[in-house]
Amino acid sequence: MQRMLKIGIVCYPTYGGSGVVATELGKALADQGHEIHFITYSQPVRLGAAHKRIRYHEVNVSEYPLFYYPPYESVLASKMVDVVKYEQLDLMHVHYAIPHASAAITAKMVLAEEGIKLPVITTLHGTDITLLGKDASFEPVISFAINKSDAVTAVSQSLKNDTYKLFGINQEIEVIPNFLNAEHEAVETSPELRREYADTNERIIIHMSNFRPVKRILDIIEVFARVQPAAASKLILLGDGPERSRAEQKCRELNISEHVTFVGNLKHPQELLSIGDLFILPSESESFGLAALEAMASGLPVISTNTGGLPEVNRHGVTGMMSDVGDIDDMVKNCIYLLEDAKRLAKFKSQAKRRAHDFSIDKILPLYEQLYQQVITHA
Ligand code: GMT
Repeated sequence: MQRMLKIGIVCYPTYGGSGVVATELGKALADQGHEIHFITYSQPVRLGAAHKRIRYHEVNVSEYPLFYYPPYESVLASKMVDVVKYEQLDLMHVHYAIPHASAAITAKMVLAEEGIKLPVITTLHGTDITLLGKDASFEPVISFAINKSDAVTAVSQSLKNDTYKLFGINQEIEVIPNFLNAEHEAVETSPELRREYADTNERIIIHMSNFRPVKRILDIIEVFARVQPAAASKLILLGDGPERSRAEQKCRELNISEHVTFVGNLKHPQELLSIGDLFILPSESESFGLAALEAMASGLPVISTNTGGLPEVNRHGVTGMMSDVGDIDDMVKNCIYLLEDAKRLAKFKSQAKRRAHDFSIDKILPLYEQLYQQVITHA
């Protein structure tokens, strides 16, 4: 019989795929009987209601006039040492190479001095590798943290390949894709909600992200401005971030504001996703594209770029369509191709939903549990 473990999870608690994956993983592990300790600077967005086997340990960095940069990584490492010692954790699973994996390796070394073993599992999510990897100043610490982890996972084959390409890695990386929990499939389309956003003859196109430049939000606006006159539709933008103002400005310039709703961040986006017809994700780089997968689970075909791990999620001509980064013409063509033919759209919708089942939590959770068992056996 499998041994129940005490697991520390470290992640970015704000809006963003890695925090969502880490939180959903923790919740699912707790449901299996494991005891989960989240260690972060604020409560993870998707943590939700209390659970008997989930604890949350806040990392507080105190203000001190001497510090120009608050020493978050050191405080995080000290917190890990404390939680491991007093809660007797079996392992630490960190999401994101810096500063989480590097802090965990520091904690591991501190604990080793006291004869306590701390197996560290690092999950790479993307921007820690694909964006920060291009910045040489981070390279030595990222490579060190990955190489010193007891096990490393990447959320797609593409991210695994990029990691080997960009860093000096002598460590095996296992691909464990992202997943969906049951919540994503439970939501039925609400006709009343749909009517609030679009007329009955209109289609709804949705995008969801943290509006960072890498998401190329302005491409969405340009695509939509050309799709809208050809296929009556509305655009719903979920999320918030640095590019939002520019996107709002662009809508005004193109005179399409009346067709576009900027919703902002939502804790539970499923209800809105469920009223959509198409999801659009024109990212410059995307190690996996969890937002696309969440949309597919709600029955939305995906118009995306073919970058990074997106082809491992979205199947061209089956669950959606893919274009080269920045190829607005092609994305416009693909949107119209799907929106203009109701039968074709319905087929893509059901294929997208079916494909999302490949990433259900029941398929992915055992992969993490097996890895945990292996790591504690060999540590
Ligand atoms: O995409 C973001 O800006 C957020 C980022 C994060 O760290 O949360 O997402 C990354 O991790 C997600 C979960 O594994 C992936 O689904 C996203 O594709 C990945 N983002 C990028 O690679 C740009």
